[in-house]
Amino acid sequence: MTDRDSYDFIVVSNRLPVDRVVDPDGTARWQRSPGGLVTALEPVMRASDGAWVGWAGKPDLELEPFTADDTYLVPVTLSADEVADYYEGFSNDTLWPLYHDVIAPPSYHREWWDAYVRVNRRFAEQSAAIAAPGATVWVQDYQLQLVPKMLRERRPDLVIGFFNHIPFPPYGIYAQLPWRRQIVEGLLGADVIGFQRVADAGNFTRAVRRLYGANSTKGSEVKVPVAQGEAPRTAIAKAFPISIDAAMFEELARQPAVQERAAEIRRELGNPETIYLGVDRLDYTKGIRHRLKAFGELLRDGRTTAGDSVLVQVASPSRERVEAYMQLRDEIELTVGRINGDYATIGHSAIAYLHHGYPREEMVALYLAADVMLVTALRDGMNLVAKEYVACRHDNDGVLILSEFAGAADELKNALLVNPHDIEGLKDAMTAAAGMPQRERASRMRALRKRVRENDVARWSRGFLDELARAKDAR
Ligand code: GDG
Repeated sequence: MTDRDSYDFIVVSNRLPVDRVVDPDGTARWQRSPGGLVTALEPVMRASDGAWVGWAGKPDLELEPFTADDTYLVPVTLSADEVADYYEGFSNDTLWPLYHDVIAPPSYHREWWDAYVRVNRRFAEQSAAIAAPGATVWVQDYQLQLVPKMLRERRPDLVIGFFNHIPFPPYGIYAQLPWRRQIVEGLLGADVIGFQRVADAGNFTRAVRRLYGANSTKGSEVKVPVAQGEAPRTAIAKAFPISIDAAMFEELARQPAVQERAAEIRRELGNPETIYLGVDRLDYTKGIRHRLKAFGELLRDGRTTAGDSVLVQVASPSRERVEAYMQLRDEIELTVGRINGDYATIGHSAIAYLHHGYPREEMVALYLAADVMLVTALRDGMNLVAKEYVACRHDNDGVLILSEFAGAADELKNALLVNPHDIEGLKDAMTAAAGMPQRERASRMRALRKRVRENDVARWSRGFLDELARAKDAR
């Protein structure tokens, strides 16, 4: 693709879909980032000759637009102060905890809000500048909730979609936000506002009703409040549960090298009877502490031993400059140290704690090695790890323990569903999973796999874009 003036399809997200890597010889290049969104949109981008607007991930980096992997990329510059206030501050220390049931207390700072408005405006301006007449623009996630309205003000001809990857909270919690009205208005600039779960879409439409009155919504339709003299307009607020490229994960899991690595992992762990696995960004929403507590108590109560069982916890580094994340890391590492100190033997650790990111092949080998996958999030928009585990288990084996508070629980009913706050319940589920008869494991896994295969990420993006196309036709 060549640089052109305007594009018919534009994705806008906080981060561009590429990472800057520096080779050993010192040359810098762009590498596609491994995220699910990139995979999800790749076929759409290719088919539509699209562009992507986003931040390149480093402060104060002024870059001209460039083409990578056939996609035209438009970098948005953020100063170091804006990274601190808009990204680490308002996005990750105000909105993230507020939208995840205030598991950690959100911080409200007016200067963070000002930076959020300023940066959202910049994203809107840069998107408006490259959009062809009547183009479709798809804005992603909670960092950019003001962009739909700002974009529509500049370019009423555009068809605008927004997808929220994290939960939308009940109004009783949302109402804390000093800028609750501005955010809802920002979102209502879109023609289609997508959420992970039906409950999230419901929370959003209830927020609209609380702010604009009982008649402002009907089903998934929202009557958008407009200024006098402006044409009336409706927006659609609906659930579009995100998913993974299931076939790609299965293909990786069938590679002999990956299967050998899975066997090697089991040997390296000392051939335990049960490998429990957790894979999460090191985040307080993921319920890592609850999982450690449950496993520690199973060891304490003699319901298992180091040697019989091991918990492998991959905690990939995340948001390391935000205070709540530093504290969480300290707490988790203290707990892991205590449990290993109390129950490990020279030959067998109780917990293999890995504070690293790993290549995808290694993650898949871990999924194949794990007898029991632990997804114990206290609140999670969807949780792709649960779906990845299922997609990899072409042997129809392995047990998924899944929190009711993850969006994935709406679909993955054949998992062992748990309330992660109920530590006794979690311990019982962990014991039941380890002892589950092979026939039950296989029948549950078959049902889970069917679901994930049918509802893959291509279906997610198609569903959303079809809804947007309908909105365009209805104009
Ligand atoms: C947000 C929402 C929603 C993790 N460690 C490594 C690694 N990962 C990969 C996993 C998975 C992804 O990162 C994490 O996705 P999740 O869905 O589990 O969670 P969030 O990062 O919080 O994502 C969430 C999602 O957006 C999509 O809408 O589901 O609810 O919070 O793909 O495999 N990948 C590799 N190495 C690691 O060490 N390669």
